[in-house]
Amino acid sequence: MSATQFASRTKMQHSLFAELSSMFGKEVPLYDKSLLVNHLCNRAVCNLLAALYPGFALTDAQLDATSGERHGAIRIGRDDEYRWIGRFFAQFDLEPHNFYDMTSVGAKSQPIIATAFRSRALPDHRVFTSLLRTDWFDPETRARIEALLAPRQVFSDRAKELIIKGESQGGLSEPDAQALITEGTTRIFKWTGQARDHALYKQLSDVGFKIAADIACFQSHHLNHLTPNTLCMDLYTSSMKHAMGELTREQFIARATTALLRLAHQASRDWMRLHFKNLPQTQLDALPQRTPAQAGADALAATAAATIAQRLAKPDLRLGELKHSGFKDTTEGPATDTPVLLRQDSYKALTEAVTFTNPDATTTSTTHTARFGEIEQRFYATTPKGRELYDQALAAAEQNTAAHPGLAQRDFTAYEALSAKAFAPFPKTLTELLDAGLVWGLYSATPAGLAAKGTITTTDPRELVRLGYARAEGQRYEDFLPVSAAGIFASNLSQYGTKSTAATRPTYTKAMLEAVLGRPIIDTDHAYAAAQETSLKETFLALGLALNSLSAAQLQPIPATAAAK
Ligand code: OOG
Ligand code: NI
Repeated sequence: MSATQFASRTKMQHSLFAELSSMFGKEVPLYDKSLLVNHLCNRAVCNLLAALYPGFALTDAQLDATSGERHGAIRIGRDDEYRWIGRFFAQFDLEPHNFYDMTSVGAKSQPIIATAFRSRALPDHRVFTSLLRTDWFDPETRARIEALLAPRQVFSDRAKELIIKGESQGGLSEPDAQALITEGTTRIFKWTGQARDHALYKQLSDVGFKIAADIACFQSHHLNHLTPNTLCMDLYTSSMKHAMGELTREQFIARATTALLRLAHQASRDWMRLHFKNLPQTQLDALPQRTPAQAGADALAATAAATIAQRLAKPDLRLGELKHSGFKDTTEGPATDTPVLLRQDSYKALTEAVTFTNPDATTTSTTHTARFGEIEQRFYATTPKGRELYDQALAAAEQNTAAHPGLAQRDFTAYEALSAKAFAPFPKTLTELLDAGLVWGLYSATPAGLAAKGTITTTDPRELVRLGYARAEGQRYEDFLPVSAAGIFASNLSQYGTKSTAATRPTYTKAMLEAVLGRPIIDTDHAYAAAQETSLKETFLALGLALNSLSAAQLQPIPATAAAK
């Protein structure tokens, strides 16, 4: 079979995630409904953008493509299973990015090391993939966990055969690709509601080792969550809270109107490029632009909020009537006006029925709480300097929250003002963020720059952009944040962290996870920096500027360490 006859890995990836999404929607009805709510919100955003950018229009198919992005999370028990998952994902062009050491995140530490599988260029989908470290526990606990994990077969022989075939041929035929996807949706990532050894599950949970119980007692690498992307986090969260009965209609209208109005002011061309990476950039650039006032944004926002409220009142979206555990009070990540890294929120983990089969062949019917409904919105990737500022701002925001318990529920406007204050040290526009060296950019020569070749005197990239000779785009953050991830483990296990009971608390390295995978893990701090550097060099070449005039200061130091912070 020749390479041209193989299924495209990118198409395989899209099919895999589309099928996982429909699998998860059947398993978790609230997830399916949340997609509908997200679609409503994104549609309202697009309508508003059409008023700001006359001529901007997304068909439903384009909106679905924009909204098709997902990240999943799975938790794995054995090293050999982890290696198989790595090989499985490789068939879909999903490669390991960053080492996340969840054993060193303070009080929220878990016996987990992880990487995230995604494509290198323009990733659309990712899976945060955790590996349990059993040497975190005392020898007796460790032996019981390992004994329970030892016999399970998450990968069928057929799945292994297909992976080996893909590796040796350098690709898979369409039918084989589909068969591998089906292995994923019917077995590897499927929730079965079946578990093993209730006594061990209970014992592990009771002594605070819930993460081990969550992984070892189940039969598959079931999705813990599958996260779509939203165009407006605050609109989505207020819509979900209203639909779930946590906000009155009046409260919803007020919040949704504010969210849409803010968006009207934030939706610069750079914002458009960031949020519609799948649309041709030239198409976005060619659109005329109106101010929010010219577009009548006030009235549009209020009308859109009322329209969403009307839709949410229909019986199929009365989510309060579905079984659920509520929506989180506040959104993780930066304040709503600060476009860096990512913002995440979620409805809380659902309590789901599970039947345990015990070693003596009896069964125990009970419940398990783990799967929840995350949503995210992605912004610009920070440089090490930007990341440091982010960490400081986040710490300040957390101090505020601790100093005013319950503020978000009592007075959301006051809560948001405090959050904005904590992030005030951050500039709010891409140009300012780039100029301050806080986010990574991508530079290119413009037609005006090419025409001026030979007469350009400045070698300062910022000046080149200001003069119209070069263009700068921001790089989107495509990875995860260990502190947010630790928060997710803590909240859906209802347990802050897991203390080690080993004689000496083990430490873990990226090299250890690379050995498990049998391949190197890509370091993305390095990749963002390298992409900026390459783009600057190409721009300089195109503009006829000497490469050695590109100073070290302009290039920003490429981080030397491979460890993801
Ligand atoms: C993984 C949590 C990480 C995120 O968005 O940070 C994650 C897990 O709970 O298994 O998905
Ligand atoms: Ni997540």
